[in-house]
Amino acid sequence: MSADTQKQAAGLAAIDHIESGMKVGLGTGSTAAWFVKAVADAVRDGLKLTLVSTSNQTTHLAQSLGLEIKDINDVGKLDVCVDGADEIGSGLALIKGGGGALLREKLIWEMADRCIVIADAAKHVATLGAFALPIEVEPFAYKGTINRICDVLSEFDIAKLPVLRKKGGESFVTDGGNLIFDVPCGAILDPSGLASALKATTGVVDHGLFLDLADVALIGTDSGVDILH
Ligand code: ABF
Repeated sequence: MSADTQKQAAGLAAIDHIESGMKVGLGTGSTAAWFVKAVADAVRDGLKLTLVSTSNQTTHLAQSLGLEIKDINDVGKLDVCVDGADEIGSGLALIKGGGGALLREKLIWEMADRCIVIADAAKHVATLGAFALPIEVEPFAYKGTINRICDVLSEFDIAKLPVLRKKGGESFVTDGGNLIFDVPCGAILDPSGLASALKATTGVVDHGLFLDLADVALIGTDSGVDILH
């Protein structure tokens, strides 16, 4: 079974956790896109939902499928958010942000009573860090911020340098106007310590470590969808 088929299975499985009347956060990425398509089908069949989005990309997809996206500030608390991930480690610790939407994703996740991660089997790993950790950085004076990030990384024995994310030869800019730097950390042995230290670094807006946020993971495999708590 291909990774995309596994992603589709996970996205479709997530619709079973959605009930009419819910306020739902729509994630970002190719796996989340399968969920958005499943939501569009369910709404067409009569499901009543209030929807908010984690990115312009998802908003455009949802609207193209006839879904109405509300402003999170008009909706407030959410019943559930369904979103992808780049890595799913033990305790449902995640690396997210490969799609460049980590800040708005994390803001939406913080508003949701229940967060459901959907992914293909390859995303499930023993230790986080094979996927480069995205760090969202304020553009102003970013070189100073990178120096401070490098000091933090060295405290965690991570010698790799942050790499400015590019798109089409230009610096990638997030929906919120920030830069993304990716750090090929290798095994992250203290995700919680690293997350706290990065978040406390002046100029760092946020990072891709999502810890103690996911409630359940639906992982598409060649033999069905595994449910991890
Ligand atoms: C998004 O899902 C991002 O946080 C993460 O990078 C992405 C995973 O992408 P895909 O589902 O396309 O593998 O939420």
